[in-house]
Amino acid sequence: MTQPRICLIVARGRNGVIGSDGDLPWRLSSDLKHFKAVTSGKPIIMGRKTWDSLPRRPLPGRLNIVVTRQADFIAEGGQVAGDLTAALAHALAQAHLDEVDEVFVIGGAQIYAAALDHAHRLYITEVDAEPDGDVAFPAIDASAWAEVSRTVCEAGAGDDHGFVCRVLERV
Ligand code: VY7
Repeated sequence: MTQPRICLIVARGRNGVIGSDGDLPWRLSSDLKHFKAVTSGKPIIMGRKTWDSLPRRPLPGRLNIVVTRQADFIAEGGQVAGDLTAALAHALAQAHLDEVDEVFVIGGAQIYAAALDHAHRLYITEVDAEPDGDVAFPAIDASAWAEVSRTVCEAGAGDDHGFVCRVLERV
C-alpha cells in the first residue's frame, strides 16, 4: 500500500471553538457516530488532555496513541508517545501492518496545531453554533485546501445543533 494519509478529524463551532473546561461544548450524538464510523480500525493520535477527557478509554477497535511529555505516563489500553513525530511514526507503522490507508489526529487544540502542517486530509464537522469555550481549532489557510465532500445533517435526537460534515484535501 502507498503511504497512509495523515488526517485530522474535528468538530468545531462557527467561532472555531472545540472544547470548554475539558469537555465538548455540545451534545452531538450523530457526530459521535460519524467520528466512530470514520476512525474505526485506524490508528488515532490524541493529546493527553483529550485522553483524560474521554468517557471511555481506550476508544475500542483502534490503536490509541497518547502524546505527552510526562516520561512516566501510563495510558491503560493505549500507547504513549513523547512527541507528535514519534506518535505519527508509530501510527503510520501500524497502518502499514493493518493495511489501512489513514491515520487520525483526533485532538485537542495543541495537537491539532502541531499536526496541521503534516496533514493531507481534514474531516471537519462544522457545527451550527458559537459556543463559549477555552480551546479552538487553529485557523486554516483556505487557499491550501479543497473541499472534496460535504454532507448536511439536520439536528436529530441527541443533537444540540445541526452540522455539516466536510472533507478537505490539501491542494
Ligand atoms: C470523543 C466521546 C466523547 C463524549 C462521549 C462519547 C469529531 C469528535 C471528535 C472527538 C467527537 C469525542 C465519546 C464517541 C466515540 C465513540 C466512543 C465514545 C467511539 C473528533 N468530528 N467528533 N470526539 N465517544 N476528533 N472529531 O467526543 O469521544 O468512537 O467508539
